[in-house]
Amino acid sequence: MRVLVTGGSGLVGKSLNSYIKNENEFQIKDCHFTFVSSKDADLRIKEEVDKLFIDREYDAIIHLAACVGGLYKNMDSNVEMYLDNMAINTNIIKACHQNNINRGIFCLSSCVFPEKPNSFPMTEEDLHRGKPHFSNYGYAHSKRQLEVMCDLYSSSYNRQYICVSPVNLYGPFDNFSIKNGHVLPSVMHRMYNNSLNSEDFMVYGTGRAFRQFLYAPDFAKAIVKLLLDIRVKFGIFNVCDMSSFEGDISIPEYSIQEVVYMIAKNLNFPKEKIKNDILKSDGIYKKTVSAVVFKVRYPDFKFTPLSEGLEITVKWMIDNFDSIRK
Ligand code: NAP
Ligand code: GFB
Repeated sequence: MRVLVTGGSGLVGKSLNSYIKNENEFQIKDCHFTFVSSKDADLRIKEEVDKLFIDREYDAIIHLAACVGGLYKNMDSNVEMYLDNMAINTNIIKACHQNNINRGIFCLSSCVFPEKPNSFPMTEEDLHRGKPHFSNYGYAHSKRQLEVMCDLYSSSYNRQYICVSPVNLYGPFDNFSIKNGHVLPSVMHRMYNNSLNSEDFMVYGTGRAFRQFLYAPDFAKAIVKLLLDIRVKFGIFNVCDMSSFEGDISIPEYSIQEVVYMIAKNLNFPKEKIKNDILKSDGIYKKTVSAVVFKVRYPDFKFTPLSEGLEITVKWMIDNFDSIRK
């Protein structure tokens, strides 16, 4: 199977590259993966997307490329996030069909689900049942339209365009930008800087919001599992750790304050020097999703505990501090 991977230079793309390089499973060895980034083609421009397919044939795509960022980047750039991601996704899915790519994995996000669902945890059926949170309204609608396009092409042209929807991702190769990054890499970077100059650390917001977190290497494995599982032909798959979900609804999620303290432990940052800047937005209070569909299909799938993933990621950031995205 010849697989085109867009977004190959990002957190998930690099996690995927590392995984397939170290995996000896024969099915994966039978695949040939081509990783591309904006250096190969700016996917907002149709002509550049078309160039990716000149003299190249692919059987499948893993579409990761997107204009991505944390809460504050989304709040600052809702229009650009919508326009850029709509252009990327429309160009890609049209090119997939025109170049007869029959199977694909396309990436959504738990933050594109409704702000006020009827109940928690949200399931895949809830995706379009209500407005997304204002903070990432543009990004959320661009992702929802990606799901609509996958549905239309699958039903109209018998394609197998499958959506995966992870919760907040983190791990080595993340974007540690203080301004535009997600909470975990941004807090790691800021707290590391403060630990070097003994300054207090400010948590942005009250710390009371709740989030689910998924270690990006685990997400990469989940993507490959779904890609190679020929029983899976369409639909949306939430992906998150459901390890404590034995019939009750206690899905692992954490307050921002809790995860800040977990990062502080890894950086030996004194808890008493951690304060809150409550003038900064908390974003959505919670966006808990269930991945019971994925769990039932792959009951033995192992997720990395947050404490272990954070320890690996903090060490990776420090070891690679001069070269990380920040
Ligand atoms: P990332 O680290 O920001 O990487 C984004 C990737 O997309 C990079 O390879 C980037 O290439 C590429 N890209 C961006 N704009 C492009 C353009 N105009 N043309 C071509 N390539 C472009 O993002 P990520 O965290 O790996 O996200 C991967 C997928 O997971 C995305 O679809 C995202 O929506 C989804 N997701 C992420 C999270 C999270 O917390 N990170 C959570 C849920 C879902 P360059 O490096 O060349 O710019
Ligand atoms: O990952 P994050 O930026 O985005 O998390 P969302 C924001 C939460 O972390 C808010 C708190 O409750 C913030 O108050 N926070 C505390 C911080 N300190 C920091 C910090 O230094 N940086 C950041 N960024 N947050 C995003 C969506 O929502 O979820 C995106 O906007 C994306 O579209 C992503 O899909 C997965 O989880 O709020």
